[in-house]
Amino acid sequence: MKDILKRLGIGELNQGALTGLNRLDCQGKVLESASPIDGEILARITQADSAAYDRVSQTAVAAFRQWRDVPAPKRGEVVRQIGTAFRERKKDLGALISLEMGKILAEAEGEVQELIDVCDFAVGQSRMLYGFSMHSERQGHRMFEQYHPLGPVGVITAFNFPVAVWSWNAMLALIAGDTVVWKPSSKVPLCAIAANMIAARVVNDCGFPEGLLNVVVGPGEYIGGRLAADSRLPLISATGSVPMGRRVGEIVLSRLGKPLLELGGNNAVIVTPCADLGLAAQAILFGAVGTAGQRCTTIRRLIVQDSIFDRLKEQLISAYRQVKIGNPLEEGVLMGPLVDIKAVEAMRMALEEIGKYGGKLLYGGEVLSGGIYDVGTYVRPCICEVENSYPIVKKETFAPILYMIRYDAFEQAIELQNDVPQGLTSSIFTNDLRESELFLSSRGSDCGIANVNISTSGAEIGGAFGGEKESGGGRESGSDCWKAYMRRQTSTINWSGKMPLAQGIKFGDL
Ligand code: UN1
Repeated sequence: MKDILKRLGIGELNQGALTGLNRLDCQGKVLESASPIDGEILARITQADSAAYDRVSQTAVAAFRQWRDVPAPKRGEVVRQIGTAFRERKKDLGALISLEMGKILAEAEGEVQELIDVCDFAVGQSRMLYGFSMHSERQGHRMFEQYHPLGPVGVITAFNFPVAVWSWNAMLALIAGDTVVWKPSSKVPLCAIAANMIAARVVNDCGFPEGLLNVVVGPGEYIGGRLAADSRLPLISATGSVPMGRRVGEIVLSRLGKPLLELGGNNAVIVTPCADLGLAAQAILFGAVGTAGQRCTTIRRLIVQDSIFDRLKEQLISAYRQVKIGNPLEEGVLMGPLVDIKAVEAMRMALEEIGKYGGKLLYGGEVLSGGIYDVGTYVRPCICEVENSYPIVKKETFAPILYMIRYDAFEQAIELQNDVPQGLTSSIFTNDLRESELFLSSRGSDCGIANVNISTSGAEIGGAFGGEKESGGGRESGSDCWKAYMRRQTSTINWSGKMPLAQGIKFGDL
């Protein structure tokens, strides 16, 4: 463990504010990063204080003034080298993600791969920052739009994807000509410091300014609040819970900045009688138990037709029985710990509430004890039979609780699927074209992501990622999401020698 930290440039005590490779002196309270695996303190961080935050923000502004002048494909070349650097550090960074956050190694390395994929995507995109040209209604006029760098961008990320979500934002921001101020979750500050340093070393070696990629570690209410209120940052991208998004969104909008919100989900999978149940069970296992149920895309609800309900239930229970729970660094383990004891408590309280409403616990749900489990962060994933109408089912509990809900007629399944405040991801298992097309139609799923015969989780980076309703409305990562990080400018050039007005207005000739 010590070797991994050392190779990643993490000391025993680290500064919580970095401008590139430059570690600023911080005066904030010391934060301990404890591993959820065994409670061991991995390292300490002196959190950013007000003066450190200001220096970071100023440095990001100064760096932006230089970076915006670098041609976009050249910016892409820096990101290409950043991708190479992460390829070389994949094993170490993956191990640190497992240690600090608790996801299994295969998933942690998958997360680093997601970061690398985003780099590759951004490199290509750096040569494709296209604007339209439009035909002017006036003779001898040319009208077009172009995309300019936006400014320093604030990025707030959650604990569950300690590096990938930063990369969705940061790599596109970089090719767009923006600089980045990253406020990671205080549960995984070391991953952020390590990842930012890997990328910043490349920036440095390429001769670009230190303030392109910056990190500030500190409490959400304070440092997150400062970031959101900082009018030097035109865009604040925030990933996390709905209450966090609401607070950040309000602060950003009150200064008329741009919020880009990717918040909680309450993702459902509909399983219809003609579905391939074996396929469905396999996808549900990964979707519900993967990352110990701590993805915003985790399958939370299964909406299953009455006639196949019991069969699927049995298949799932027998699959759940085979899930090995333990140290996420060990081979064969499929589920590590929850991120901390607070998360375990939230799961326990949700299960209590389900019981009160008359929900049935079908499998699991225990807090495990004995040996490594004694740290208190290990639980058994669980399956419950519930009604969609229970208030607890409408909330996102960030834990491996899978709700099974019965439906009768197909239209009812879609209604149930949409009848929650969130709208992130959704999917259907069916071999009936009419069912899947209805699900994907305007009368179907109301989510930002709607899949057929695959899980709600594990999205590829090439698509636009994000959701509707309380899930925040933002889109990040692939497709045309780069546009959010740029300033769109419409230009009309008059080369006619005359001054005709639009809409045919006559206003007197001089
Ligand atoms: C998140 O949980 O915030 O689709 C993001 C997925 C991942 C991203 C999840 N690619 O599950």
